[in-house]
Amino acid sequence: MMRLKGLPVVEKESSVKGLGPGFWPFTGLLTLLAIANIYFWAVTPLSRWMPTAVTVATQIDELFRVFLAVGIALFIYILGYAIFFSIVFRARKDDPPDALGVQIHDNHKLELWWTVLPTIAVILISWASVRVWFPIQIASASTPAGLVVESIGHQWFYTFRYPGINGEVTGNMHLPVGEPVTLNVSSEDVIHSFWVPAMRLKQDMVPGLINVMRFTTDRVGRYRIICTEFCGVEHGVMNKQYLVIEPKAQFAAWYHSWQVKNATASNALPQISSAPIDLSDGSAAAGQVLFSQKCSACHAIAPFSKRIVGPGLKGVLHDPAHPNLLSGKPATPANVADILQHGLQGSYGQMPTQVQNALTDKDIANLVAYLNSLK
Ligand code: HEC
Ligand SMILES: [Cu+2]
Repeated sequence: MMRLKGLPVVEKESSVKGLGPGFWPFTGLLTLLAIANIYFWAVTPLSRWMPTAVTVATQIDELFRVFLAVGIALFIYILGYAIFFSIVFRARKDDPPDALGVQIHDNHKLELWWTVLPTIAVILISWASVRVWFPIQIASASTPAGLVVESIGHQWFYTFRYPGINGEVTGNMHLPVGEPVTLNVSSEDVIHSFWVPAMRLKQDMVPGLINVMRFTTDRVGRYRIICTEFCGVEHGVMNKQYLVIEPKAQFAAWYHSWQVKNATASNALPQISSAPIDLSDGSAAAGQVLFSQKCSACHAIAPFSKRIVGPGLKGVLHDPAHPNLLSGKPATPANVADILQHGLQGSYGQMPTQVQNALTDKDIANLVAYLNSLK
């Protein structure tokens, strides 16, 4: 019995005895519901609601079944008892306001069960997960790679690279049906995530890192690719491209059309040229639009001291109190362009390079014209 020191003891045990009337029949009812739930998930084809595109999807659905069966069974018991007890042990009209319910302490049998059962449930779920995930991700690393394709995340779209096709493929990602595929995903700017619900696989696309997805296509169709990592203002519309799984002949025709289309495309990664940029015909209006897309996350149009990540840029070219740039050079358009080209590492952190910000030379000219127009 709990007692608060110094307070007068006014206690009235609930008049309801033990676990309450009807506890065991009610437990029987919950058990019936839990069994019905398990039966439902054992027999229902999940692909009725969720189409599958690759073989591993079916295996992952088996795992979903286990999780849904166990999780919903627990939900039925926990919620069922919560409702049952709150009705049976509700405060009666004539109860004093400080009446307590039945106090159960040191019930070793109960404590044993609520330790053993969840432990078994967690071990079961882990075992089921490892059994499905190990062959998909780890053991398959030693099997032939099949068709190796790359996908690169950008703000806010995906591009693809195929062996034998120059440069990058845009639009939808095509794959032949019935083929093992290794998909290497990465990103050019921020962290994105490559998710095709019909594959049941999801992988982060991280700049500077290649993550691997392995699967075998097994159903012709068009399946949406969705970015599931918040990646900037247009993240929400990064779901407009499809994985198109098609018969081999159709895939071959699509593949050939890109070989022709990209025949002269370059495979070289974008390079920062060492030559200074021609700033003569930059447009301040175009620069303003670019600034809001590419720079405003890190820079305010405000005085130098108004820092976000980097300093405020309002007076960067016309502030007598700011004669030198952080690069140590005088504040001139050419020296600002130099920072936009090569980036800058200093006490504020890292200003990204032209390639990391995905800026063309013309973009830089426009941005410098815009910064120059701010007085
Ligand atoms: C990821 C954050 C980030 C983004 C995006 C970014 N910058 Fe920066 N920028 C910085 C940081 C940090 C510095 C300061 C580096 C240092 O400590 O020297 C900086 C410095 C600068 C400077 C030098 C300022 C001075 O007073 O010397 C200019 C100019 C500049 N950035 C312009 C831009 C423009 C234009 C864009 C858009 C294309 C941009 N930055 C995008 C982080 C960023
Ligand atoms: Cu994204």
